Amino acid sequence: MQILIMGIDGYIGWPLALRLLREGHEVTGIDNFYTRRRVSEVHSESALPIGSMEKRIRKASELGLGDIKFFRGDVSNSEKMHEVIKATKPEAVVHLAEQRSAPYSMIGLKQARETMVKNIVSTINLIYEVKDLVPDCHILKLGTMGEYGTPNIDIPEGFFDIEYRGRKDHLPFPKNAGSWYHWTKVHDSNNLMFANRVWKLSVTDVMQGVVYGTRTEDITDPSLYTRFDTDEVWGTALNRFCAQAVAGMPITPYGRGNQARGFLSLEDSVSCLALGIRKPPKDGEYRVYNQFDEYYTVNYLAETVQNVYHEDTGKDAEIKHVENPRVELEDHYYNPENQKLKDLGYRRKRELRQEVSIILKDLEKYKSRILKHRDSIMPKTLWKA
Ligand code: USQ
Repeated sequence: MQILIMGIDGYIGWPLALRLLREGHEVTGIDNFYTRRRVSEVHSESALPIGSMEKRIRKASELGLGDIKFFRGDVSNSEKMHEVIKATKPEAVVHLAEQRSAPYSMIGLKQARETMVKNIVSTINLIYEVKDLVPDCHILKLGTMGEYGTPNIDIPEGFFDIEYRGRKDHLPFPKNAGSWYHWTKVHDSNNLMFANRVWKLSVTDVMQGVVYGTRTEDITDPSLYTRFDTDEVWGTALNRFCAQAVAGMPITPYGRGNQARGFLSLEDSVSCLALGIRKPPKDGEYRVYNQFDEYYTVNYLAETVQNVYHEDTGKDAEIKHVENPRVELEDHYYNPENQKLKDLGYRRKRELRQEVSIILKDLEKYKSRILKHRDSIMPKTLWKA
């Protein structure tokens, strides 16, 4: 299948490209290296050293994995988007090319606007190019579990049955996001749902949880590493906790640490996305699924990292609750469903503790890179004005 990955240079985009090559697809990617630039602006860098896109593509080819075509460009530029879709005529597009950091979107107006424009405009550009040039193409769009927030009722997969004042309907589940970033994903979902309704585009809207991990089965050589961020803006909970343990810094659950989120490993994320491509929605269907393995509280994750680190190295990692920089519930009900991917055939590959052990070992080799940017690790970006 001819597949376009928007955001191929990213944490998930690059390993997804390797997986799709292995599955025998023709892979094209586009990226403007936005994340590389923005991470360096907060005086950090990927803890795992990553080669340039050219080098990684060359390496994948030398290793016999296949050849990736690459376009450099910004997907929020409609002309660029037109050029790429016209040149590649994809049968499936995976859209991972959005500004992905909740803290970044909360820094101030400039960053909030940038997130809104980049994310919402890139998706509307994609919708129009698919409608006009490749209407049968499957759009697989990365949304987020954070679109739902933390309601005091179970979270279904996209839609639910509701009875109100004696009448019944099957409606989109209410969204209640927790950052400007997460709201852009809600707006994207609404736009995709509408594009599906009026033009019958085939869409998979993936509500993905927080991803963790340093590698996938296809990352067989350090020159194929994907990025791994540890700073307070671009790093995410479990990855940061592992980096903090390795660097001898305190592990930082925010606030009371009872906030729960869905999590999945990078390997499982890539497997799920590849599965979603192999098993597309019906023609003209808008399909939503929740993509995570398990939900955990941040306290549980902090303690898991502490325990695994001790078992593996005999050393102690400190857990230090810090004042929560975010406005979010710290004690809440959380019960999201994730049956649809299992029905498609998805099976989790590794257990949490195994994966944490691999991350800790991988990071140990690059401890000096984490320590070099230690000032970027403690939280500084506040939700409150
Ligand atoms: N947290 C801590 N300590 C830390 C970092 C985070 O306790 O050092 C807490 C946060 O307060 C939050 C939870 O961990 O309650 C998750 O935060 P996160 O930074 O790991 O993830 P989040 O900001 O929600 O965003 C990340 C990705 C985003 C993706 C989302 C999936 O950056 O692109 O969409 O995870 S989800 O969280 O399911 O919405």
